[in-house]
Amino acid sequence: MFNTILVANRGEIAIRVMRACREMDIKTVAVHSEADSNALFAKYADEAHCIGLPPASQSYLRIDRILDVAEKTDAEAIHPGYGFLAENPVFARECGKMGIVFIGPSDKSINAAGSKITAKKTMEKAGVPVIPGISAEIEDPESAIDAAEEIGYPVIIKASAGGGGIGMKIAKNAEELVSAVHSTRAVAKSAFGDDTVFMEKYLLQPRHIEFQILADSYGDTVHLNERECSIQRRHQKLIEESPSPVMTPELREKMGAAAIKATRAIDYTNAGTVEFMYSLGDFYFLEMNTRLQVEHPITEMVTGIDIVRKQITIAAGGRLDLEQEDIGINGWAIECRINAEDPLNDFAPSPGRITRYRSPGGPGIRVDSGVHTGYTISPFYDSMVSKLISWGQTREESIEKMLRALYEYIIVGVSINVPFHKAVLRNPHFINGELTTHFIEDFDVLTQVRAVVEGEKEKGVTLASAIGADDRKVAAITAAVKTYIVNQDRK
Ligand code: MV4
Repeated sequence: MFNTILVANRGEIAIRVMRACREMDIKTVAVHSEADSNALFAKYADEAHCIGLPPASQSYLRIDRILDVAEKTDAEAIHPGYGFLAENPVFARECGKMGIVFIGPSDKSINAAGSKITAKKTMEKAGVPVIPGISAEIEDPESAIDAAEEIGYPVIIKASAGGGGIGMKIAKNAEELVSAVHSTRAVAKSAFGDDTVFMEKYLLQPRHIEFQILADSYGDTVHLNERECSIQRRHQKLIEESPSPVMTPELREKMGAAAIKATRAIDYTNAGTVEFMYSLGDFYFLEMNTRLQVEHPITEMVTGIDIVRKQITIAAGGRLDLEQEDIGINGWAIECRINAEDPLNDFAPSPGRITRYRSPGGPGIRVDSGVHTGYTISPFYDSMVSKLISWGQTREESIEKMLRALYEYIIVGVSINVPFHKAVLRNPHFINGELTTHFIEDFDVLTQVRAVVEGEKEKGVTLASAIGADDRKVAAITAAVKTYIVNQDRK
């Protein structure tokens, strides 16, 4: 086992990784920017090194400086977390060249998953269902028209290089198709320096369902069931849950087998996620994420498996030590991403100082966070404050616990998206498990968020978490929150 691991990330995920290290008696090294000198994760580490200025390009993305610190501190392995360098094949390779273990898959596997067209072709060949379309680049828009007639409109044009839905365009007829190809090309060119695009049938009522995978270097591969991540906005996930309300044992068996096939098709090792789109009873491979994901805790809650510990064990050459039939599902977990953003102002980020902070707890609640009272959320990085995770015996119980925890949460000083989560968790369509990736628009969630905020004001409980109240009012608000929780609609 490793003696020292460098964590090439920040915030809650850096702390999450270091917690596993501490349990395993592994020394931790943090690298941080000048903006994060006083951050919790830098203090949590056994050793912390400043690697540059606040912009990520001058710190968290500096491969040279991170490797310098690794060498200086005798770190045998690097955990990249998610984002930043986590899916950068150059970084994975450079680590290897220096004899440092990259805690993740090989650069070859990262590359194989990185190009959407290549990945799709590989999966098709391996017998994994893919979205109907042409799994080849579109040479000229005119030839695309013939293909589109065959597939049937509407179709969607996607960039091969990027992720996150950047540049994607839907076309309902030939005319729209020509302009869609030009548009997606142009966006892809400027965003990724690669104007390769491809076409698929546009799926209706799609749900985003992904499978967590673990694979060791002895050829053993298992899946840890699914997560449903359909509640998202502009390709930013906001609420995830495991299992999926739409899953049956038969479907899980089929999708799980497809996920393992996909994993083997690119000789994958370590933790990864196979993303599927589910539409009208069928499922299709979408892409493979070659990293630990933000939403991994919900899988940990229902399987009892510590994914980060498994990652470290696998990277150190250990065995998975898990059989598929040993992996069960115990209860139901939900994650709400708590972001410093204003859901009533187009989810605008709200960086600034958190003047008062009290996170929820109690049975079935886990909070993964890197903030505290007095912490300043930097405008240089994403606006996630914490991940609030609930666990219950049933989905209903998990929702009840989450709502209870959301009402306990006090975050003062910045705008926060807690009212958004309250609105979704009380939405009848959500309660019924009727989820699609268009949930927020289809069910007019923003109107319900407004109602939550107005309702709280009306009751005279101006919840701190809803509006970012003045620090001096906190004592009064805390008392009011207590009353509110107690009196809250018991219907
Ligand atoms: C689609 C689709 C419908 N049909 N492909 C969005 C991000 C990128 N990874 C793929 N995405 C989609 N691809 C076909 N053929 C709908 C989406 C989509 C989506 C997918 C996953 C999660 C959220 C989404 C939100 C809007 C659209």
